[in-house]
Amino acid sequence: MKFIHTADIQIGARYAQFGEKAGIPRAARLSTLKRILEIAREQDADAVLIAGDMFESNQIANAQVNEAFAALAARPEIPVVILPGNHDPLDGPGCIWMREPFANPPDHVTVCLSREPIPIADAIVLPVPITQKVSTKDPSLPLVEMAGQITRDRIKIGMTHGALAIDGKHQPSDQPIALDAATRAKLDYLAVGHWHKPQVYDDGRLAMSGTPEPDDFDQDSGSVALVEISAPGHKPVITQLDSAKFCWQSVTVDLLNRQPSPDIITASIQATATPPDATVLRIELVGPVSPEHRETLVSAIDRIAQDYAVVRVDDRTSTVLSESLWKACLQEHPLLAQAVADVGRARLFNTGCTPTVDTSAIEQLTLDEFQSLCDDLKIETQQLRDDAFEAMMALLAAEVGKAGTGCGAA
Ligand SMILES: [Mn+2]
Repeated sequence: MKFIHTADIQIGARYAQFGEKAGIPRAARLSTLKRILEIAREQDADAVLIAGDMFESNQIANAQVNEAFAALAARPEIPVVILPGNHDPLDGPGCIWMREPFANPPDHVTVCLSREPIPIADAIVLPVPITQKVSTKDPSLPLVEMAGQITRDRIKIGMTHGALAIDGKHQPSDQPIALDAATRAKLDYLAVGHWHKPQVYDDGRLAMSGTPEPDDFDQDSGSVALVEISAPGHKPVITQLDSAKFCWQSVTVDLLNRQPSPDIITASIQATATPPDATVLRIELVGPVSPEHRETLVSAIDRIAQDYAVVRVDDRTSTVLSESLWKACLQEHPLLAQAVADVGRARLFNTGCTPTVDTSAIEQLTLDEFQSLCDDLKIETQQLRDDAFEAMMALLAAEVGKAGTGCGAA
């Protein structure tokens, strides 16, 4: 028995975070289904087992359901077994599996609507379909009895869907599967889905195939498992084969102590090895940047973005304020000016340093007020050194930068 084990294709996922480019990663999940069928043919596999979450939900648009159905129908030479998972559970007449077109699949497509055994080549597939989104029960438990009814001369392959019961790594309601579930049921292999990174347990007999198409950055996914079992009791040979259309990569550009030249951005991005047109790229910008340099940065990123399939920019920079902008802020925001004046005054009381920003026009704390404020906050004034005030001002400026100043013409 030689088969492709996959899961979590999640056709219909929305990717709203990519705005007008969302259609690109969305369409990739359908093309990956076609790619999986192609891999099955190339490998001369006896079947493709989809261990849950073929669809993102039971509510996705009919057009996507029909397209996925058509992709399967177009390859009658490849038997496919589909298990309902927690995203697309078998939870009533409205679910994908009980509506057209999947309610009447072609002969080579089996949707697991019950726990009935499915013979494929020299194996028996034992499915436990998922009927609800959440449950604290281990869905692999029924496999013990199911496998007990199959004669010893057949290869026994279980199929179910849920988290792996690893302490601290799953929610109690995430249908946790015992790590020894395959040997407990005396299965040759247990194909599970749910987590997106491939992983193998139970002495090589329990495998999470991972999602065939990544849906998050740096996820370490994007493959299917090719599984070969030569005879009952023999150890499965598992090979992960690349199936993804896109690689999701993330780069961080730290602007601290650097002018944001296009070269810096390009160099940071070129550290990612995949071809741009096959890459969903996240550029994370951190560190301080002045308003004028931000423009250089934005146009550099816009230029680079043209080559990539999808680019998302996470701007976590803080704005460096010019002196004139800082002054304009103080004029326009009385509360900010008051805070700056108070910090300056406290600094003067404590260290004798004159504030760097002239706030003499603002009514300031008296020494008594300052002392009582410090008492309230349980601050020992003798412990305050000048660098504490420097830090306070820097923090204030950074917060203003983060919030966006809305001041002056900048
Ligand atoms: Mn799932």
